[in-house]
Amino acid sequence: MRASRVTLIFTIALMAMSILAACGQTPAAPAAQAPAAAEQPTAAASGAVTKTYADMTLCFPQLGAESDWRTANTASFKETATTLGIKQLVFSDAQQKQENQISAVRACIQQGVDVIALPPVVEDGWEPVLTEAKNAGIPVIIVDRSVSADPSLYAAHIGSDMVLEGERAAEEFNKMFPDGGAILELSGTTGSGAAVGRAKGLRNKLNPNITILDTQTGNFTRAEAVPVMQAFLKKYKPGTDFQGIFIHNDDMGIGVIEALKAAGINPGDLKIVSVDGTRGGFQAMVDGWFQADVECNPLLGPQVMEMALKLMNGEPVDREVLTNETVYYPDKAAELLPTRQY
Ligand code: GYE
Repeated sequence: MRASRVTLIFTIALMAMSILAACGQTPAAPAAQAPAAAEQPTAAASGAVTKTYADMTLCFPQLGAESDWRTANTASFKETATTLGIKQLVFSDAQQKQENQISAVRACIQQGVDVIALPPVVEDGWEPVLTEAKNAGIPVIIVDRSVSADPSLYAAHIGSDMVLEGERAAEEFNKMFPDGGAILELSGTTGSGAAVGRAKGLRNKLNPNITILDTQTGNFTRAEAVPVMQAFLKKYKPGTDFQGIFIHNDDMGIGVIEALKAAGINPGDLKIVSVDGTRGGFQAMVDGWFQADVECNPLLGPQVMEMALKLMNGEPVDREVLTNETVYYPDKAAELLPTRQY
């Protein structure tokens, strides 16, 4: 074969490969992909030894296992740790108790981990332990929910814009109730960044002719949402006293559906908006129970570990990294359900 033909065939093959690679990308994936092994930093020319994933001991004191979102979040960290080949992921489950999370952070400081990725169960009360981590020279990335502590006490925050999620939910009710109405709110864990932000966002954007009749916490769990909805139904008549429900996550949404059905109420007669976009939420849209599901992406492992490596190497990082999200509707739910990763 002549040299020019070989070059031509090679060029065509390369083009075909890049087209295939482009097609294979998932456009919706909001989490930044961690660099491939070949892109990992090597010893810098300056002589300073650059750390790699193989050097990384990352502490991840998970807040609990309260929801499908949380299960997917934990899986994302564990899978990413394995894929990148980090030295150790120090994982624990605080069972939604701040004191357990604080103890887990303290144990990690004691162990001398490289970085702590902390998903705080509630916003307040982190100053002492964040100060201890800072004094020990261990950078902390606040993951998922926010903290009220001074930003000088941690390196960065990676997570969703919870206020925006609440605002998105409000816009759905504004569209569904142009002539006004009343809604109930089932909120997440009291004092958590996710519940505080979603409640605030709802109030920011809800039209003045839509009232929030009552708000109670279901602690982000399916089990705790059931009695809350039962108590609501004792006090308020669906259709008459309220026409819609804003629910801070899909797990509680499923609990609400259960409670409504058990009381002989067709959930589809009400307008229900939930948050997360889990498979359970998509199924509820397919079944006609949810009218919209505001996405909250739990797949944060790659972004967090990429940032952790930068921190280990003293590289600058963005202090606030927000996940890019959307709203899902029943019309596309059946089509998208099989593609959902969580
Ligand atoms: O929406 C909920 C989980 O903090 C964003 O926590 C997270 C929330 C999520 O229990 O399902």
